[in-house]
Amino acid sequence: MKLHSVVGSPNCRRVEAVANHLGQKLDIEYHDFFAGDLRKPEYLALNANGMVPLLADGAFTLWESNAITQYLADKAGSDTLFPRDPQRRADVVRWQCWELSHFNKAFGTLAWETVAKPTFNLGPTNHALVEIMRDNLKRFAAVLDRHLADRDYLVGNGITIADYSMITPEKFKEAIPFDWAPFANVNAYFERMRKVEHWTRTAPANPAETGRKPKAA
Ligand SMILES: N[C@@H](CCC(=O)N[C@@H](CS)C(=O)NCC(=O)O)C(=O)O
Repeated sequence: MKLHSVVGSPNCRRVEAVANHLGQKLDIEYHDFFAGDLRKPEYLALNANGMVPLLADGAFTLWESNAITQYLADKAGSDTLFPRDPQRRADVVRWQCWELSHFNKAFGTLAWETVAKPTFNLGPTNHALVEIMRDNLKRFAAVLDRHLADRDYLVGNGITIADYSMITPEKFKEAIPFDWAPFANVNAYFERMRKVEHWTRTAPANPAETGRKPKAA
């Protein structure tokens, strides 16, 4: 299976971490975000959104990172990362939907506006949006904090694909303008998850190559 990816992309890292956890070998093709590779007609023919990650399994192509994690876990027949039991499975999907729509929408937007844009010269920070997303993150971090009060992982007693989804923007956690202090359970959860080897292995070998085609690829 081939994964179209960009070095350091949080959404690609979540897919790569799941593949690592499953012991699946993905053939990764890196694209240069800054050179406009994702807007080239040949890439848009694969994903009209012009985004990564994109999985190609033979003629079957799939975009949306959470869908890809579900597909990889099902292909591997994993009953732990993506349980078969209907209620546990729905619980995993619920947290993946929630992180995408709420928690990481706020967290990811703060990271984009206040870290990525100034770092990579990608235009002015939208301060009004930062304020809205800061309020949203406060609201949803409280929900996650309550959920994690008596558990180490989102669903059941072990890691599921939902955990890799939740911690996707962890690299930016301390860099965004947000007070995490009131959310001790969220902080402990991120500390636990960010040390998981399947995740740490997805960090760029050379951070200077973030967004660019790596020399070794
Ligand atoms: N909901 C999508 C989001 C994908 C996404 O935002 N990918 C970023 C990289 S992390 C991207 O390709 N951005 C290029 C762009 O927005 O033009 C997913 O989870 O796969």
